[in-house]
Amino acid sequence: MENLRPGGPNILITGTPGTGKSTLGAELAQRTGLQYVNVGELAKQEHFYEGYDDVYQCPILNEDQVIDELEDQMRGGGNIIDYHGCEFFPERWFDIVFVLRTDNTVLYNRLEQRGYAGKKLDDNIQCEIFQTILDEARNSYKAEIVHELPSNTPDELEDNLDKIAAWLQEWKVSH
Ligand code: DAT
Repeated sequence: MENLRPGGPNILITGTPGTGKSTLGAELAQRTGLQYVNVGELAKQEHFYEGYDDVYQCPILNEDQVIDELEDQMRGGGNIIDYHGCEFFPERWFDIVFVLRTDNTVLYNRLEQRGYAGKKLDDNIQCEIFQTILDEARNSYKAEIVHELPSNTPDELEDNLDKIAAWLQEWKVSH
């Protein structure tokens, strides 16, 4: 089979803010040599914004600028993309999608520690309760490439790293 991604597969790590995407993504990059891209940080550095959301008091992501910026890199493969949304990325970008899931009380504490309060805190907890990002992922990618991963404890983080590393080995053998 022709290898369409010379640099390896592209992995999307998504989930509600605070579920542990950047912790997992950065560690996975360390262990595998894949390139880690935190889309929120990229947007901040490059000012990929199109206005300001007064309700959530945060800038609004310019999705087209993000896609243009990453297109060539994604074509080459070997990327770990981290973002708390997933429906605006081109479906063809990803070989596998992981949706991190965290129990409400654990997530509440993490977000409170991050300084979230009021509506922002409540809405993010609701997002997790209603599995909004999981549904978004299932609506945007083939069911067989979307995987839910529990992300509450350091043990679960280790399990997730092991599972993804094992998947990566299989991918390399079959490609
Ligand atoms: P995200 O990138 O999804 O917003 P994060 O990686 O910044 O989340 O993690 C939020 C906090 O939770 C941070 O203090 C690290 C901690 N954390 C992440 N994954 C964890 C896990 N599996 N077990 C315990 N703590 C975790």
